Amino acid sequence: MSDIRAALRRQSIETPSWAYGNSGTRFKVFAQEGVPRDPYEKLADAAQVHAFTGIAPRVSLHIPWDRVDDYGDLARHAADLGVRIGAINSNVFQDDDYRLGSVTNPDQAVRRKALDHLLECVDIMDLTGSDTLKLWFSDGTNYPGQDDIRARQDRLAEALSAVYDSLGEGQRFLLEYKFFEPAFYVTDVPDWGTAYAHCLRLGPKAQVVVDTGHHAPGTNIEFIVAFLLREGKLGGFDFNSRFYADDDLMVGAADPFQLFRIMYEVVRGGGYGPDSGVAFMLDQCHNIEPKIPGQIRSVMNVQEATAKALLVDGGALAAAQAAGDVLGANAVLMDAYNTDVRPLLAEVREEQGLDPDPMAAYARSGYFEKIRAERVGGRQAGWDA
Ligand code: PSV
Ligand code: MN
Repeated sequence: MSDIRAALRRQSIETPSWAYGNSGTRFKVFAQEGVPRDPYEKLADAAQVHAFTGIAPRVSLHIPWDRVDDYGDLARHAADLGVRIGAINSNVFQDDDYRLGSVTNPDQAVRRKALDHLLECVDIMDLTGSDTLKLWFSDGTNYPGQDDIRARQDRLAEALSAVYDSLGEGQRFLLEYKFFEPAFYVTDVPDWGTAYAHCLRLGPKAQVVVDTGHHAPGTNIEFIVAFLLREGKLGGFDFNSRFYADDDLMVGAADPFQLFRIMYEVVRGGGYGPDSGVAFMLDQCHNIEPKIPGQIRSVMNVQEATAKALLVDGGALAAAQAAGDVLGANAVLMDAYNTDVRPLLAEVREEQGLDPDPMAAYARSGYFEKIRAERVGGRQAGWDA
């Protein structure tokens, strides 16, 4: 049990800067009070999530949403707040030029523009000390015949190779797949197999990121996790939930059992721990609920699933599996899943000098009242800023 406690104390979950800004659906973006006006304020909010959970020290940035004049200054600001810059997320999906795609666009000039943005993101990694570039492409086509599927793969490979070559020592990129949306006929990186094949060709600095919302209903995500880990190609997660499509709701909300099964495969495959190279990132938006508590709750959901995964009795499971004891093996897993780990996690937090109840502690802290009063005027951050 002391091993499990130590492992839980070492967990690191990265929160996304965009979770703190306004968001919504394609129907409506709802403004909330106290929302950050710039990346500096987003980092201040993220630092609150870390202060109350003790396990969220990294913050992902999204460029251009988090563009600033001086990235070194932004990184210093993060350090002053007790957090640091995590993954740099590129954005080649919000410009009119990308109507027919970014790096797979038939127009060479648009491809060049998209690649320049990706290279700019690598420069921002250098300036902020970030070790991870996250690449997601909205590229695809809507109609059969619209463009050549094979040529688009060639263009994708060419861009990925150029980005790969620009990575420095200790830097990597994570390629994100998504089965549909915004393209509805062909998506150029629709699944883990496509992402894996491109990464495999490039080398060790290219890995796959699994966004838990990016699969068809019924997909066995833990199998994908087990496979990629086994091949050394699992770079990390974009955690969120998926009720119907890619809704970016809170991780563990739709299916905490699936989250447990994923975390079990992570632990089983050696993907848990500071040296594993597997980044636990949240990719969420809080459209109707308050944002900082939404992130705290999400971090706790991942932490609870992790604690349950760590509780699986590996010896008993292996013995049952070797004996062909189907029900026994299943029972070992379910015993861990059905354990209430909240008291254990409360104790772990107290050992770390934290309040055992992060949600209540944040609510009592007065932080929200402070930002609500202070952040008046200016332009609230959102998907476009
Ligand atoms: C795409 O749906 C995605 O999951 C990518 O990670 C983007 O960068 C992110 O959403 C933007 O919220
Ligand atoms: Mn994502």
